[in-house]
Amino acid sequence: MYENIQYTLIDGVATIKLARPDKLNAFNRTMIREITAAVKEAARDEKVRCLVFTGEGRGFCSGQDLADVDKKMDHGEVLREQYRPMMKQIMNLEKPVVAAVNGVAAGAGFSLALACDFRLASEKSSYVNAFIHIGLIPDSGNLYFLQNLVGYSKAAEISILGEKISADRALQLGLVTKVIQSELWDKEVGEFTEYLAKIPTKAVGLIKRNLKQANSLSFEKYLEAEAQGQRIAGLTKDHQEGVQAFIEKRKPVFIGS
Ligand code: T3D
Repeated sequence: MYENIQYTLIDGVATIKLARPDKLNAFNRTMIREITAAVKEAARDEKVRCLVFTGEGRGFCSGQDLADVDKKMDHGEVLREQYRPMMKQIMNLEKPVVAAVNGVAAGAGFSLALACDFRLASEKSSYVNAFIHIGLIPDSGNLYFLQNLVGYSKAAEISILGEKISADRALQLGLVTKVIQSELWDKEVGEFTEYLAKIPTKAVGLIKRNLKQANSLSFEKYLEAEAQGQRIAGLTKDHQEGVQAFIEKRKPVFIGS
């Protein structure tokens, strides 16, 4: 169904694997369109309770395919028409999103990883805000996410110096959730994402919504947004199940609604 990505759904975990390995999974127009459509599908499909991005081969994603860049291009329009709809679709997804960063994440590929809720880093992965090396600025929400994660000073360092950051350094900086040894990669990514696909999905979505609102609302308005969120969470079957399981001293079985 897709040309430049593979989309699979197994036991509540949807995976989008970027599939242009010869170019370290660089974005082209088709891939961006396909990711946008696949995330939309994941949002609609109630069977999806966790979304994972990963890359085929030795790269995660090397950003824009530079062979497709021409001198007459209006880069602002490229962002508005292609990257922005993709990034908004990801940001608006009220389900847990994981970047399983198997290799290098550069340029907009780094932005894609930053947009996810969790970054699982293979010990072979690396991170480069490569834009500066071609005279561009970090895009696809990059500085928005990066500054939230590491603060102004480190975000400036990473973006202006454009140095390659190793997985261990990324962990020290707070850029990634955990670093995983190569031989344990499939097992640990599987366990992490299976866990996410079994927790109360609606509550996860509402936590994400409140976290984003906390950046822009006054405290008073935020407390109201929180009350609205808690009202919705309180009406879910998963809330009833959580309380019931506690009382019956058993493990809860959450269904995601
Ligand atoms: O209008 C707009 O476009 C606005 C949007 C901009 C969004 C952006 O993402 S701008 C930033 C674009 N990305 C980059 O500048 C990164 C370019 N790539 C690199 O700097 C390096 O390839 C890496 C640091 C990512 C990895 O280095 P390394 O040494 O591990 O691999 P390599 O040998 O450089 O690359 C392997 C192959 O992938 C190579 O092809 P070959 O020689 O084997 O045929 C290389 O050309 C290709 N490749 C890597 N990145 C890209 C790419 N081909 C096209 N576009 C790429 N981005």
